[in-house]
Amino acid sequence: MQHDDIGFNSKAVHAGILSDSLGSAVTPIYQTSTFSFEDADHGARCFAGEEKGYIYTRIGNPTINELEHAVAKLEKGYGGIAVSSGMAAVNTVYLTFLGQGKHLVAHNALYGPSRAIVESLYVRFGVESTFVDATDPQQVADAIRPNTSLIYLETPANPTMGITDLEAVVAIAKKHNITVCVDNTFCSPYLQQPFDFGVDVVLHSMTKFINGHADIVAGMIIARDKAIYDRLRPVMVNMGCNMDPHQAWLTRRGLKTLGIRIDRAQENAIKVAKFLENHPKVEWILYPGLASHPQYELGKRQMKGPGAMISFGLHGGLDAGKRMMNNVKLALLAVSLGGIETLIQHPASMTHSKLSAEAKRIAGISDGLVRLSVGIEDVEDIIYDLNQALAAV
Ligand code: LCS
Repeated sequence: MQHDDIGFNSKAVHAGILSDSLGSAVTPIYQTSTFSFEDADHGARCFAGEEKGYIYTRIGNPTINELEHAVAKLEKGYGGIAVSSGMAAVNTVYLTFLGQGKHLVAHNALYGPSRAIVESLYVRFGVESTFVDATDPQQVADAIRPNTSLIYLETPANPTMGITDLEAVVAIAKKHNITVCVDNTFCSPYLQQPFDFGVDVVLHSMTKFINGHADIVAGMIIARDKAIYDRLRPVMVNMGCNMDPHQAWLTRRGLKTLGIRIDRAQENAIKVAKFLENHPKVEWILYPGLASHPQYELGKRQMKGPGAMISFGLHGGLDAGKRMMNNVKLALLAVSLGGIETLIQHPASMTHSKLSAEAKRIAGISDGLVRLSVGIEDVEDIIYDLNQALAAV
């Protein structure tokens, strides 16, 4: 059997594992900043790229490379570039494809900082931007200018759960020779593989589903082909946002169970979503697994499953949201997502509390919106907990 023919879970376990002379089942942590050369000529050949060899951990390290290889295999991309956080991945992509006089088109509901850095930081370097509702591809087409160099999407988006039609947006981008990047954090490669739809760059906050144990902050960029990879990699190396070998080792361990963790969390999420949908204190719910989701059919086509992220709205707005947060017992009241533990948060009083009412409206954050990342606990316990917290609303 060819290595590439094996299934997702087999790749998650085996892809990239380095064999050593001791037969270690797990690649060791190469906790070293630098690598010595055999002699001056060997060093020269490594620097010239004539011989594969490790030079310095910011440039490359076996433990980190294994993780890069494994995630790239799972995403069906050319190569992975591991970075210190999801935001380091976002910045590496922006720095690679944007610059003085370039224009970004992005979805209006993104993880807050992915948008905020464009409007507060990149603007200082002459980058122009337009944020549109990318769930309507026509809005993406209408926003394109002659200097548009990057289309940046999250699907499903954080926290509005809007789903963008990747095939439609890629068709628009191709006409204008524009790079398309998808933040695939909410799905992980287990549920969505954006390269199947012609996307150029995929990125992840591996802090979430890929590592999955709420004990690491990490990011990954995956390039569709060598030309794109060769543009991205030096930006990461020179920006110095590389991953640490220990961080890579833990993330590689988490990755091995990605499929079974998502299977379980998703199974729970489907039941939790049905429970919430029928609860009188819940005004609305957005979950790709419910027929009531506005892009339900598209989600079924584009994603292999609806995932474990749910957004819902409470009758009673801000107060109701706070009261629910103050009464959960099993679910952790915490930001982040995609771990084995159920996490709940209330954007209006927490992550998005600093936004103006208008900015919240544009980003789709209503006062009663609650975001739930469903974990792998026993679903009866999750539902019991949410039910008793809702009783206090
Ligand atoms: N992309 C998405 C979709 C995210 O949700 C996050 C973090 C990032 C990128 C940035 O990744 P990081 O640097 O944190 O690894 N999302 C968070 C959230 O929803 N609450 O806390 C962090």
